[in-house]
Amino acid sequence: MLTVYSEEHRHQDGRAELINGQLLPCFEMPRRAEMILARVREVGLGEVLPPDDHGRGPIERVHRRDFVDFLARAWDDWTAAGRSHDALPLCWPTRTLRQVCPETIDGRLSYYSLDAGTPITAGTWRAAYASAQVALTGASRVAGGARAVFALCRPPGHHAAADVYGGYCFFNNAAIAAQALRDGGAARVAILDVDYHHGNGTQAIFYDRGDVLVANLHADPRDEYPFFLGYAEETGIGAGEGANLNYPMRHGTGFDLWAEALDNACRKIAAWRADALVVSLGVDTYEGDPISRFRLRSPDFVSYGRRIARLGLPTLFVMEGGYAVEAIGINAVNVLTGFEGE
Ligand code: SP5
Ligand code: ZN
Repeated sequence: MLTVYSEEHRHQDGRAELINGQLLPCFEMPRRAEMILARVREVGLGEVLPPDDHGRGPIERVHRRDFVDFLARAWDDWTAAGRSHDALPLCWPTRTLRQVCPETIDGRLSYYSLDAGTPITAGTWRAAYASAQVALTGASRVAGGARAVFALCRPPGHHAAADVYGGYCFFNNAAIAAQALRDGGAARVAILDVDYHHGNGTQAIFYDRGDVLVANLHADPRDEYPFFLGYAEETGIGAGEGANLNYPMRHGTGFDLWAEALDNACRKIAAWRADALVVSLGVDTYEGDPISRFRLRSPDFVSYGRRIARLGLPTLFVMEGGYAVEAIGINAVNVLTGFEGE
């Protein structure tokens, strides 16, 4: 299996995120991608190629132009305001407040963000842009006939919506890739999100569309971040009615229950007759993950890779979360070797 990888991800290296009431060192760190790449090489998964530059066009098929402009300029605006440390938002336009974009950078950070866990740094734009290009290059290979490609994206993407960043995500790499597959001729694209957290951004982007099926396996929003989306009753709207599937599961969920949900999602994807599949591959379902509460073990990742392969679809794997850094390479690549072994 071909892997697409860019060293540009290293430019996203935030110092601290707000978590559990504290500013702690960022869980989403450059070493994550380096460990995955090392494992790809160790098992001899296949060739590793850098991304091509597809420009801003395909990013703006998914994200609002004002949002892309905001990200492109955020660091310069922040330093122009006299700061040299990472940028974090402070206050959000929640119930009772108006959704009007402020002029000042502090207000704009809040307007466009979802949380204070996602620092904008000097290199955020470079890293996020390259991550989207990694996904686009993978999509283009799949459109060109590859059976499967691994887009080793970092930073991740599935919490980012059309004009929202957060959850360590800036551009929604999987959504951008799915849209590129659509624009490249695939009539129906399915997105299977197996990250521990609900892919709120991906759901929101495709919620009213019948041409992209989104299936999400995740921690129940009653218990877990991002808290405000991901219930089973969210099934899509308008032309998208029936094309959004949520499988929320409680803290402590192990592979037996999780694999049942995956099997159910795969049956639905097969019945829907997708032309191509994008997998949002987060491995924070691992028992050793420091911020998550599912109980998958490393061999379970091989097993579910096999189940995904049985769909028989052209498949793009897009890297999302996973914070047990010492095991992240083993777990992510186990999915890919499971897929290839089937
Ligand atoms: C891509 C991705 O996986 N993003 C995840 C962002 C999660 N950020 C907030 C996590 C809050 C977790 N609270 C956990 C308590 C653990 N002791
Ligand atoms: Zn996650």
